[in-house]
Amino acid sequence: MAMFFPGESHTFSEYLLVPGYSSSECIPANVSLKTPLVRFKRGEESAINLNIPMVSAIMQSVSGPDMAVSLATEGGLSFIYGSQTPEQEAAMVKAVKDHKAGFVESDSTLTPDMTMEQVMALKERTGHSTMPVTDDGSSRGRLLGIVTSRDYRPSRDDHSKKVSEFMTPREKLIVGDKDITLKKANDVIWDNKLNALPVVDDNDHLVGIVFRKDYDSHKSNPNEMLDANKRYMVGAGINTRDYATRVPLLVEAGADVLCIDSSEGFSEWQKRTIEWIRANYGESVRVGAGNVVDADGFRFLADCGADFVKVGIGGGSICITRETKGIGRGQATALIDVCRARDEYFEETGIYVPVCSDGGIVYDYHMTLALAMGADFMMLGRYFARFDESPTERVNVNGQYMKEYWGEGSARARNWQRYDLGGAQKLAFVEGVDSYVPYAGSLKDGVNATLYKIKSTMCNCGALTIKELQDKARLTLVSSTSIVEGGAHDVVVKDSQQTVSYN
Ligand code: RVP
Repeated sequence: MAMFFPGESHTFSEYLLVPGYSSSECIPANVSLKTPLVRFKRGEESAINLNIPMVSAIMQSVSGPDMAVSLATEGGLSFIYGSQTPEQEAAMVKAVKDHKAGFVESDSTLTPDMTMEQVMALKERTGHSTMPVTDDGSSRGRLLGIVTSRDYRPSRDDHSKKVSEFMTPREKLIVGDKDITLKKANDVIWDNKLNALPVVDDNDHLVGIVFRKDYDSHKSNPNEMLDANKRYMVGAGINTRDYATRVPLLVEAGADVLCIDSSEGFSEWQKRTIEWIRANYGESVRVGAGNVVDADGFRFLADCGADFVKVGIGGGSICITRETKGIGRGQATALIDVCRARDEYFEETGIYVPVCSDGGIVYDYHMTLALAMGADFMMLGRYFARFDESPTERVNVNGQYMKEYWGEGSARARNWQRYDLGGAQKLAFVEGVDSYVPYAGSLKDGVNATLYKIKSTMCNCGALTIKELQDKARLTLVSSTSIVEGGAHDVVVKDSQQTVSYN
């Protein structure tokens, strides 16, 4: 006879937090969201802590280099997607590690024989008025000069004038060398009253530009996730098939942590993958595993040596695994069960294995619930896909801006390794869809708005840290009728299209 789990499995929307006592200390400014990313022993600290409990999903439509840099700037971490060749993935990891904060790659580069007309058109298109001039017009070409809006007067000058006639030539430019630190670059900018400092390599090829304003914004990101060499931290997805080729390339490129990306992680394939990493790299390469939805799955991966365990099957917004295969579990119940197992494991072994809640986060408050239920951090796909920094196109659908978002198990991504059970090397049937999500602007603004909500709810629960929230949170299941009570109800909500007359 099959085993039946007692009770139903529930999802986040079926729970609410019941506020606890909040002292006057409990204000959002006092809340810390620092959280462990990888396993640690009792009394020790995790080797990697996230400064905010968010990681971006291992998906083509979510985690590329731009997302990784932006999210690391805010204190989280991206996992670059693995559904590309090992070389391509390693190149993306390297792009993040090579990204020098504050050193901007020019998107408006000129050649000396371009006309003022073209300069004006480029400025109109990019909105940038500082334009380096290089021999081949590329952002990495040999630096020949710079053009700013002070160099030409559209109202008086002949628009066919060549860039070489009005640029500030190389010999008159103050430049930084490629090894200059951001702090030093900023000093040069201030000492010489510059707005921008071009940075060049030994062959006088442009490496980047430091703008005065960027240094200020750099200083205002205290949560940045930086490695010992002050480079942005980044994760990378791997699979249980080609790890012997992929892992060395990712490690070489500088990945700070890996994660086995699989829809179902309670498997011998994951054990073999972790064993291979331990045999070749010991503890120096950190690797998360998953996904699981119950205590047995967690214990298996923890015993295998996973650095963190990811929870969630079938709850992702683009995921149809439950409909297609009939496997999965309500995300809240799965998470509660796994977090209980994590705490028991810690009690027994003295080893704490962080838990990541993956998929199914729809509202910001779901994140607070996930943390209260025991998650150490959350993996988010749909949430991050909406921002400027996701790799997909912004499109206009029926008058509304949208971003594209597709599942790794969709026909578009064809990430068969994620769904691999050792059979033919192809995606036998789809487990995900191709979709649009409403465009939501910049990651920085979106994440900060979300974090503020999380922090203020934590204050309502009398918690200043995630650990305190987990210890103090009081949760209640809600009936379907009380979910209706939670929205606006029994009123006619005002809408801008209505015609109203006042008598
Ligand atoms: P969501 O944040 O709800 O969009 O879910 C993202 C998660 O969904 C991913 O981290 C992954 O676990 C899962 N996923 C990705 N692709 C698919 C699929 O095609 N079924 N599912």
